[in-house]
Amino acid sequence: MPKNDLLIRSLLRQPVERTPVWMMRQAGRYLPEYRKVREQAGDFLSLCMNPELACEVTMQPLDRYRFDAAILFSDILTIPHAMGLGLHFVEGEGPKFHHPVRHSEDIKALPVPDPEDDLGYVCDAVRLIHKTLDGRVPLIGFSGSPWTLACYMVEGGSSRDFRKVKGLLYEQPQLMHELLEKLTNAVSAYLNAQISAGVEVVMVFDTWGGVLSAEDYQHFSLNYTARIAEKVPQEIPSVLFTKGGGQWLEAMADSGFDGLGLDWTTSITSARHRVGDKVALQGNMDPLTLYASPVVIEQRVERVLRQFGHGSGHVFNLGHGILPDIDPAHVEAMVEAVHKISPQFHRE
Ligand code: 1CP
Repeated sequence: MPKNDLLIRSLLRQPVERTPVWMMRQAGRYLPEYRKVREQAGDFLSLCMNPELACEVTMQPLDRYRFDAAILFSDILTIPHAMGLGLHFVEGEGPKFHHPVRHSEDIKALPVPDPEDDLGYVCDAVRLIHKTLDGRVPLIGFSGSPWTLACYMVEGGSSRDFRKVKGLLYEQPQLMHELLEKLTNAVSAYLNAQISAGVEVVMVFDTWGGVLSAEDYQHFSLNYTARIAEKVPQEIPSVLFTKGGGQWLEAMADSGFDGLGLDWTTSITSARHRVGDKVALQGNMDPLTLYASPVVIEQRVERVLRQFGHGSGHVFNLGHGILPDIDPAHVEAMVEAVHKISPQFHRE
């Protein structure tokens, strides 16, 4: 158990002295020291594949700020890469695949990667980070959800309207289920390998769950993420983040995860009423708040803490990842505000 176990206790809704805080994309381009290491690595993928450098950038935000968690430096697209899709990054355009999957033959031919063989660089990075952290704070491992991974794999990269992946879903639902089935097995094996290597919390990013209709979200996303939650060992807290998923909180709260990530469009007050004692909540300050002055940031932190209210079960975070041109001093203002203001919400 890490010395600072605020994150773990909050996710299990046990009493804490103050609200833990970490930030999605906390290791990333807004930090000058990250940009330096990325340059040294050559490109983003080489950085992910080098355990020493991945460990170095994971630690960078912890050396600057009083965060209560580390998150493995990697990417959700390592699984499709290990399945042979050929991930690469085009400057200014984001991730791309050389071999997107669109047809029955592509999907049937996809292998389910063996994490220690095909994603050994991630397991090695986890082992090194775990050792380097030496129990300072918990280490979060993660994966994309099957649906979100399928979006990138079918589209061949980022998408504005998801026409190819939705085309597959509507025209050939059985084939879509076949792809999601394979991805569910791949994600489960991958998260469990990260756990064996030393991560203490796992998070599933369903970044594109919110683009589905309500019924399709249940069938094509939540049914699969729920199976992943089921295979996470009981003692490892798990979090599901569905961007744009605020309208499905009740269903998500019943899906077997210990915590739900909230984006900034859902009121955390009403979210807490709706999920009751079933799950903890993580979020949900608008990432764009960090463009405001430190004084305004502190007021907004106070507002999120007050909106959650008294008691345990809250992990402070942004509602999505930090943007690359945020002033690092503004992150400090956010973190320090959580340390300063949150204890009052945990006194008897
Ligand atoms: O240096 C660079 O230019 C690369 C930018 C970058 C970074 C820093 C990418 C490319 N990925 C990452 C790291 C990353 N990605 C982490 C590291 C840990 C941390 O949070 O500090 C994590 C957890 C992710 C997860 C991830 N990758 C998600 C899910 C979370 C989210 O942001 O919604 C998604 C959708 C991706 C795909 C991806 N990888 C990179 C980019 C720019 C994207 C998004 C592309 C798009 O908008 O569609």
